[in-house]
Amino acid sequence: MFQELLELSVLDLTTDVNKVACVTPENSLEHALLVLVKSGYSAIPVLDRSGVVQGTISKTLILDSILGLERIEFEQLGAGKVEDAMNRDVTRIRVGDGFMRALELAINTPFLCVEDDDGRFVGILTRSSILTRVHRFMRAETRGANRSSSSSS
Ligand code: 4BW
Repeated sequence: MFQELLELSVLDLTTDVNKVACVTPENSLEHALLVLVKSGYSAIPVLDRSGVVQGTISKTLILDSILGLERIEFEQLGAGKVEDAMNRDVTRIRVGDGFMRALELAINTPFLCVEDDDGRFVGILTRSSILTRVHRFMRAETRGANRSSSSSS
């Protein structure tokens, strides 16, 4: 069972690109804020036209970029571009990487950007998809341990 967990491929855990909310670097900050609010996510990937991840954008980064000295300058939303505010420090993982690598990276990042061997974005690996598998494994182990302790008593 533990071996099965270790042998899970990154692809088994990946949310497909078609189900991921994303924006492009050229999109306006207003458009990105709309996508974030409508999707309900706090941060999403930024993909260029060739399908490569260039960064991530969040509600916090957008609001920070339009923060004036005394007020939030909402009128700047339409003029600013996603590329001006995005975080370029992306946590990436390859489809061929293993579960332990994903687990390690997910300690500090809520989602990992999954890339194929050509560096193209194929989807995201979320912390919840990793925790779901770890929980499933631990529940099965706990039940097994409880069964063997009750049969020996
Ligand atoms: O709209 C939502 N639907 C569902 N099913 N769960 C949601 C939604 N919004 C939030 N959640 C839950 C998830 O458990 O809250 C957690 C934190 O969300 P976040 O970070 O702060 O918006 C979610 O945890 P998660 O599934 O491990 O996702 C981690 C992060 O990955 C999210 C978000 O930044 C990103 N993400 C997840 N699914 C996404 C996505 N980004 C774009 N498109 C998606 N489909």
